[in-house]
Amino acid sequence: MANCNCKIRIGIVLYPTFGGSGVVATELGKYLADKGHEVHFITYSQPVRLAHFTKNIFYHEVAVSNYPLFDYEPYETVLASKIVDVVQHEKLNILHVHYAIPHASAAYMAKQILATKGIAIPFVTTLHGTDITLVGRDSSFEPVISFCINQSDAVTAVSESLKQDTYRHFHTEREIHVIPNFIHAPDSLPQIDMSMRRRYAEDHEPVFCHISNFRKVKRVKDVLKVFYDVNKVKPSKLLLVGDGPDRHKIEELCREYQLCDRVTFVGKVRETNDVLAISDIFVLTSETESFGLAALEALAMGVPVISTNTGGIPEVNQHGVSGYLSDVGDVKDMAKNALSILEDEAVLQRFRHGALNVAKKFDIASVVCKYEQLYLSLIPD
Ligand code: GMT
Repeated sequence: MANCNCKIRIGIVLYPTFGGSGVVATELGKYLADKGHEVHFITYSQPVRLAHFTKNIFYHEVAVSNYPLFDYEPYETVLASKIVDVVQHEKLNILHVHYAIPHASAAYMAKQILATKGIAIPFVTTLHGTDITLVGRDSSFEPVISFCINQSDAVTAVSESLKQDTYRHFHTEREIHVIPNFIHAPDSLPQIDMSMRRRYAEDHEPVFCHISNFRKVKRVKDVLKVFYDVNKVKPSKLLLVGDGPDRHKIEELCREYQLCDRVTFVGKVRETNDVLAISDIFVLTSETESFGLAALEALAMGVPVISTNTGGIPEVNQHGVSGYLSDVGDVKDMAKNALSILEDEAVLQRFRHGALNVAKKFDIASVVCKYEQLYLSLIPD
């Protein structure tokens, strides 16, 4: 299937939760379906960004066993069985697994089982970040991940930085294609919904925003430290979107800084654009980040990003154009940078336009073409 305008039947294996890898996989599948391909999502519950009845989209739920013998549910085994079933009966042309653990090893096992039935199915593994930089590096996972990377028919990484991390930490010399994450970038800056904004802030108060899963790697306490320093100079509001293990520590720090009336914990929100639409600055303080999809989502809404300069973030956030980069933990520098953007309306507008222009480089249409080309190069005629 070297080059044609035909319909490809694609199986996408993903995590259905709020994490970036699941969001990317779902948005990719939706866009491919919109282009006329047939997309089969395979996972253990309805992906958060997937609506129910949509043309060309099918959802296959992996039923996890709760048999009392198992202290740990054998998810990888039931996933591999489900992949076999879907490939065979839906006559899939290709599998695309997002996040190596355990999706790549399940795909490998399914591929071997299907081969015994005379069915050849290529699979693409997309590495997203923590599967390589945190979890995957653990010696208890490393041999399986190295093996799966080597056995995948193609491997992609969401940034150049993640590609290099993979070569550094895993036993592989195989080609890794960098295909960045993507976004629907609007043509012009979105309108600010003032009535919504006034629910959270006075017109003269800048609104700061952070979105994450509040895990240790996000260093959300640093967001609060930046906000504390900014507030000494310019009273502002902070919207914290998401939830996770560090939430109680952040709440404690809020109380210590006496900032509770300035900070709103918005919780898990599906439509994060609604929050970004009333925000002036997005803050991402992560220790490591393979890409930083949340930052790209902010840029596309014309919200400048104050971030760390770690991992793949500098490939997304352009220093002095769409926001600023600082060393991990340098909260003073981040506060100074935020204040410089908020110095006057003209500077803020310049950064808003800079943010949108940078986001346009990651427009979904051109990025999805790269995945289509890759699929076509792997599917046998
Ligand atoms: O950031 C997380 O904890 C979630 C994680 C995931 O797997 O969903 O995100 C990773 O993949 C995203 C999508 O490719 C990237 O934008 C994030 O940068 C990456 N997270 C890390 O590298 C920490």
